[in-house]
Amino acid sequence: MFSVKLLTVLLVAICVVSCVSGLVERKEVRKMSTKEWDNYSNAIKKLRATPSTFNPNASRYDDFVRIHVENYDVIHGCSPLLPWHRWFVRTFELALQQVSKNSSISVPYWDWTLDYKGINASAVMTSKYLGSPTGTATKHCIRNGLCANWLTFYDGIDETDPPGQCLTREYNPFWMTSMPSPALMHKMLNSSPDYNSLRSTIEAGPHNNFHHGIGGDMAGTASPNDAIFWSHHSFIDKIWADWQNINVTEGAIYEGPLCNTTCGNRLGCRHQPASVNDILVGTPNVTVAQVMNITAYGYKYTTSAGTSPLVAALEFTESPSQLPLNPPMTEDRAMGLDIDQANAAINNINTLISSINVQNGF
Ligand SMILES: [Cu+2]
Repeated sequence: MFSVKLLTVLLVAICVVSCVSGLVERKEVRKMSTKEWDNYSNAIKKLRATPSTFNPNASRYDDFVRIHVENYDVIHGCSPLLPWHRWFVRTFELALQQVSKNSSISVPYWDWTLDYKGINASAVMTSKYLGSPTGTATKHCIRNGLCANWLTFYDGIDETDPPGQCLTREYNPFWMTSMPSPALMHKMLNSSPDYNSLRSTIEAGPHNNFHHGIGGDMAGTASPNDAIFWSHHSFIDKIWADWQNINVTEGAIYEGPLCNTTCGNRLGCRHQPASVNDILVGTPNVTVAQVMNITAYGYKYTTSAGTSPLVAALEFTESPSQLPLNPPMTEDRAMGLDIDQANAAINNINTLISSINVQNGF
């Protein structure tokens, strides 16, 4: 834990330099210019070629995977999910800026509502962007695009693979086609009256569906091994930021349950209400309050038509086919979520899907 804290001290120090020089703009992957995408992917490659501060055989990219693995149990299934991953993606973004000496680098988001009929058919999953697997083996190594032939260093919590395995995806058609349409995302945002209902709806629904739909590394605790992770969580973060913007009063509130793995100076102890004064686990002293406002945190999201769930929903033309209901929650797919809470969130999403289908005459 010490080493991870030291890393974050270094990274927070970077923020002092770059956070005052203007807001970084995060765009939808497909809306980036070729140069912007190249800058981003080259910075990631550089981070993967930079030695870890702590393990001579690992890279600084791997350090991020390790932070996620180590803290997994207390950052999923409870309130810290959104602020912790906001800090995590922002810290990664600053590390990319540092290694590339380019303060305009930003982590693009993947608006998968535009690909709700099947995320693997998206242009984002081609050689132009995040790459795709080949072959018919159970585990598919990625052979083109940004993640081509990546080898992983850290494996998940309960897994024992040694370093040097190929990064894998194992597409799951069931979950890949359980992503929200723009209209459903619009309804999910508008039917979440407070932080905790937003967090549990997003987490139990699209957040988990996406991780399991991509499968392979993305389905485990070492999910940041796959660069898809960053654009997935950039979009999850945008959803929270959009919701905060619409709900000015509630958007400034952070509440709900904490996870129950560890107590002490880490976030822990379920039933203890979360507070904006909580220190984000794995960081030396970053509080939830410090990440509540993305502008104050140094970045913003583009809202161009077709990339924002809100704008897209306003322009939404009727769904050409009936939206499928989300299948029942399972322990495995709950990814640390309290199963009753997860089921409640899925029921809520299914009610929203039904109302959209009725609106469309299905
Ligand atoms: Cu995570």
